[in-house]
Amino acid sequence: FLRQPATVAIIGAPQNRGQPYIGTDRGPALLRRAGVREMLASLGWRVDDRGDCDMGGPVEAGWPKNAAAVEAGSRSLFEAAKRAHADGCLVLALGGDHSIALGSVAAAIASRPETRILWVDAHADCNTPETSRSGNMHGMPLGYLLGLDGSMGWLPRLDPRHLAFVGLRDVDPEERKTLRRLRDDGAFVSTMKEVDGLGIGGVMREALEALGFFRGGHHDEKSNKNSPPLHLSFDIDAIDPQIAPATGTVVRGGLSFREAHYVCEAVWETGALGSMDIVEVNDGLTDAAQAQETVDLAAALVVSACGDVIC
Ligand code: 4U7
Ligand code: MN
Ligand code: MN
Ligand code: MN
Repeated sequence: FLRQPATVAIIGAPQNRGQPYIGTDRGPALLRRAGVREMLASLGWRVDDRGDCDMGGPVEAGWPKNAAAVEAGSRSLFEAAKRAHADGCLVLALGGDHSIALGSVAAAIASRPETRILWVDAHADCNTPETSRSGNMHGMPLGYLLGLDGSMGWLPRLDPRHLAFVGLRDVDPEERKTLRRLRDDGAFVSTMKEVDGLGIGGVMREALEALGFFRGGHHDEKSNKNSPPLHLSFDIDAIDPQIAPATGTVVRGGLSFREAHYVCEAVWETGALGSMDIVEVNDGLTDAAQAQETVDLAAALVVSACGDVIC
């Protein structure tokens, strides 16, 4: 995997203002404590932990909720992640709720406009302040990035042809319309039904092909040189709540332990991973053992995507 940069930059994004619960802000600390840095180092990565971004900002009423805090936090992650991309690092954002993707995905696209986005989530996160019923911005990052809402002029525009969904199973009525439009415009949209029908291997092959990759190589068959980078945005609620219970919006019928790992292993096999988010871990909503299980799984998935191959 010649194209893999040798340094992974870790950026904490302890955001909790994109959803109603305290606890997602502890994600970066929990993931560090679970040993993400040590595990990456043992795979041969140089680990450059750049600390946490400032997610500060008061809780606000208004619509969407906490708009100022979410936008300010995302912009500070945007700047930090752009610097890490410019330094040639693989950029790992530790959430935090999923609103942080406004910063991390924007930085990936701003740095390398051909970046492909793999969105692994129970939810489609393409609401806008107009379509959202909750007002929670963790349900809106793709809505903003796709330009479905006019505000946040600093965001670069995500081309729907560069976007693939895996794991969907809880999609609002308005989002269903949006997804059909996005699919017409070239996005790859799959749900848990496709995981059932094709198996995760089939879904990942289709998703990566739709993004212009194929397993174990790219556009240019003989080398990894000419493919666009891949950004993996992994919401832990994509996984079944029996396995990953410590998150704020649980939905039954999710990815199994192995399916989730397979997603990350297939991402690594592209040789194109440029950046990744791991988001929505919240240790405040379950007992301690369930929280630790979820944190450890989240850490293991990061390491999987970064090349933890057995042989
Ligand atoms: B997450 C929801 F209404 N769609 O908009 C909304 F069901 O980042 C959930 O994927 C959003 O966890 C979930 O509030 C956001 C709801
Ligand atoms: Mn999400
Ligand atoms: Mn293009
Ligand atoms: Mn989700």
